[in-house]
Amino acid sequence: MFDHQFIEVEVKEKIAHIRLNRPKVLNALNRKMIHEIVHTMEAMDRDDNVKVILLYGNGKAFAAGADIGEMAEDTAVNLEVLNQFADWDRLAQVKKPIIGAVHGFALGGGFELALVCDLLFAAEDVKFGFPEINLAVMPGAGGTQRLTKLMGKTKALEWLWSGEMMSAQEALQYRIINHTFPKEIVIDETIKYARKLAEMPSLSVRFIKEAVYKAVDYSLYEGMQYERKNFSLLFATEDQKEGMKAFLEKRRPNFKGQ
Ligand code: DAK
Repeated sequence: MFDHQFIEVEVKEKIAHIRLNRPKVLNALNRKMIHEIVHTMEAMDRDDNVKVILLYGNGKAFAAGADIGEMAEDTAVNLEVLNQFADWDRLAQVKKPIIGAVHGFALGGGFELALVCDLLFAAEDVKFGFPEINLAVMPGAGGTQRLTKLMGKTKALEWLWSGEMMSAQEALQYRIINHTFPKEIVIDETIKYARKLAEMPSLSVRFIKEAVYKAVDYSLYEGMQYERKNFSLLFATEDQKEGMKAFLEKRRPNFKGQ
């Protein structure tokens, strides 16, 4: 267990658990907390003992957004020139799989943090939303972009303009989350999935993640060129030799992540 002020971090069985830990304010994200999340994600990305990163919240919520008390004092100059949220963008550079287990509220910056996760397993009680409009601001950490890429501009505008909260069922329908579970078992189910993923050949896991995100941003042709290079590169790994040899020898492969 590593010491942080606003998050708890634990590595168990190749899985890093990052728990948001400001339960009294529904894990409202202040700057120090964002800094801790980003730096921990990067440290876990470098740590050979970690194969999968899990992100979830202690208490009643995943995260009810950026800390409004802290944000209320912001000025355009602080935000733009000092670029105090710049850390946030580095989350998208993490190579290992990030799986979010969300419950309660995932609002504003909390929803944006959930949208950075590669997969989302959700409790049936979860409520997602972008209430920024009620504060006379707007999402600033990728919300307008990632939501639109997932659900298309027409539906995204409707949600962003209303500031209303969507249910787990709606989030499932819009392909925002992968699965829903009763609240009591969502973390256990997420861990179960993470364990399986942690046993997969990690370079394949990583290259598939990279290629899928290229599909979001690149044209089909460019994306396929990128995919082809990653495919070829995997033939330089020991795991590829082992995977194919094990198949031919009719035994289970023993992957080393190399
Ligand atoms: N900030 C600060 N405190 C918060 C908070 C927040 N976002 N959300 C909840 N709390 C605090 C409440 O003030 C309350 O504190 P006490 O009164 O007990 O001291 C405590 O948490 C429990 O909340 P409630 O009593 O309100 O609990 P309820 O169950 O009645 O209501 C709620 C739950 C989630 C509906 C309500 O708390 C709520 O509406 N919260 C605010 C939600 C919100 O508007 N979030 C969006 C904030 S704007 C960026 C990065 C990020 C962002 C922007 C830019 N860059 C990288 C540029 C993000 C912006 C936002 O997220």
